[in-house]
Amino acid sequence: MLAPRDTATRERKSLDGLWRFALDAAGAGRDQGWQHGLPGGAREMPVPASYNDVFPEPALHDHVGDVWYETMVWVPARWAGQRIVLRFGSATHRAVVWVNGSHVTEHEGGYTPFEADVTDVVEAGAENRITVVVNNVLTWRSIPPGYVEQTPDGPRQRYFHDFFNYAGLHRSVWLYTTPRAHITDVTVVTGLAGATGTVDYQVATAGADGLQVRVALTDADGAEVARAAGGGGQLAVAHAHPWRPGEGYLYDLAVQLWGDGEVPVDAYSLAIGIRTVEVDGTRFLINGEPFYFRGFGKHEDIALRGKGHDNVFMVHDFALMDWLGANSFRTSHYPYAEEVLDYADRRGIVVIDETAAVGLNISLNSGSFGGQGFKTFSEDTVNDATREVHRQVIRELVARDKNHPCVVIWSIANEPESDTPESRAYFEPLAAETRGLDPSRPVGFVNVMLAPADKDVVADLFDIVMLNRYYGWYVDTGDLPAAERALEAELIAWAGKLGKPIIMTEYGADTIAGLHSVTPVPWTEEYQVELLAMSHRVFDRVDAVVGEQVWNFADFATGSGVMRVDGNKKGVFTRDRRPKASAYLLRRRWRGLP
Ligand code: BDP
Repeated sequence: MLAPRDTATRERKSLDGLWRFALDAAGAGRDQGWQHGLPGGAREMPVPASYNDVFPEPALHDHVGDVWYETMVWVPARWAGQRIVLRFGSATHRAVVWVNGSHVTEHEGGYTPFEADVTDVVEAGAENRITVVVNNVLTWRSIPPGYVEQTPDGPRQRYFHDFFNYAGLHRSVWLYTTPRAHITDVTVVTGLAGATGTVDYQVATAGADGLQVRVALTDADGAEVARAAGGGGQLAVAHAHPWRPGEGYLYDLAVQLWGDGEVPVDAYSLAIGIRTVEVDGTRFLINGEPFYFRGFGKHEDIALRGKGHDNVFMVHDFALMDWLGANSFRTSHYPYAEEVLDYADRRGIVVIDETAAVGLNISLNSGSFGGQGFKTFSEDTVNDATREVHRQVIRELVARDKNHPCVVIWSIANEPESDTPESRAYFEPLAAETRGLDPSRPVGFVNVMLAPADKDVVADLFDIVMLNRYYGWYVDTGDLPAAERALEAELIAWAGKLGKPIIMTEYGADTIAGLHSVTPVPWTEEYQVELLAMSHRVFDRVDAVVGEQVWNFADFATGSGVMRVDGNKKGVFTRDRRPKASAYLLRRRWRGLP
């Protein structure tokens, strides 16, 4: 799926700003015709942002159900005759959209874009109404899953993941044009053979019978290095300048549709990086060279905005990662805004790209949910229908992110149940599906501590082992010598079992900034430092370990619980990005400082 861009033949109009907004706890808005105009009491809500924390109201913070957004937009008269598309970067977790009261699209899944061709329902040269109902309910048929409990005080959303269920229009909304005959998709796969780079490309079009596709590749200085005609083929680039970690060198692939005229009928530009990714035994290779992941599991999470994309925080977070010497992060636990991947491409930051399949594991929550006797996989819980939704989120992730050089691994789930025959049956087709969609990148899932090497029955379906482990925190709490032995034993077992590269995708300790102790006791800054240092000693002793991503980059909001003090405090930075002592440990290690 192409991101909207301004080009010689296309124009965008941002719809970001203040929209009218109304809660619809009873779900009555449709019957009352709100798609034709929100009721008088509607207030204003910023887009993009989560709506939960913008007003000081429990009813909004803990809302379960529908909310409505509405904006009025002038469509320029010069757009008449063009194809006009309305595009949402995301709507969490599902949405229905009307334009001037006509239903134009709906979408399931809170973290991928969707769009509608609205040419026939908008009026050029006039003001048009755009209305969206966004629903935040998690069910056994949503990814991530959850369920709603009816209580005497109203519905309560329950879920199995450890971050707050922020909702709303989290990403930019665009209205954009394309010509009637237009480019609908571009797919590139790059290769390197010695000094020569290759770019295999495929272009999909609509309404373009009799038109010719032409592509031209220019380097970062604007010099053309290759060109071709036709909807698919291979470009060869002599003396290619590869994209590599730490150096986000990008070429520009100009894709054009030509008729008989002097100018192209449609034009689109894609930034691409020439690089290869490969698993070789226990090594992870980028451009044929061993790569070691240093970085974080992150969240899209900041005060007030919740999961709303924010360029200030994006640029600042990358600057902090650079300051530490981090070279990578995982989009735990859902696809991040497209702007983040574009920026990672340009900054040369390596990304493990994850779906929103988090919490497919009831045993992790046995404390709170065990009494109700849930099983993860059953007809009434995660079942075949859930898997079809999961399959769709994988498809949408790959469709959106396939051309990003920064993306080197698809992570199709975080900490699912993976020690039962049901889990194997569930994941086998999904692993195959992901490989089929993109044979050029390794595929993995993130394994949970409850399914170590001798219990897991799923990991062999994947190319790489990704482990979340909390030795010294949830187990061996406060006993780092015991934690060190247990962590090492487990990593050795994994290396021996599969002979695949291992990335530690989570390790860490909750830490209250400013809490100190001369002996390292849990929750203090000193303990976080000692736990990370212990983990690093172990990683350095196990050859198959090819990466370390600390949980988490920053403190983040969660649901309420006795294990969480105003959220999850495993950040190396506080939620407002102040460093804890562990930041200096990481900086020394990752930057090789004394
Ligand atoms: C892991 C999860 C992550 C949690 C983390 C923790 O993958 O989402 O936030 O543990 O407990 O189970 O801090």
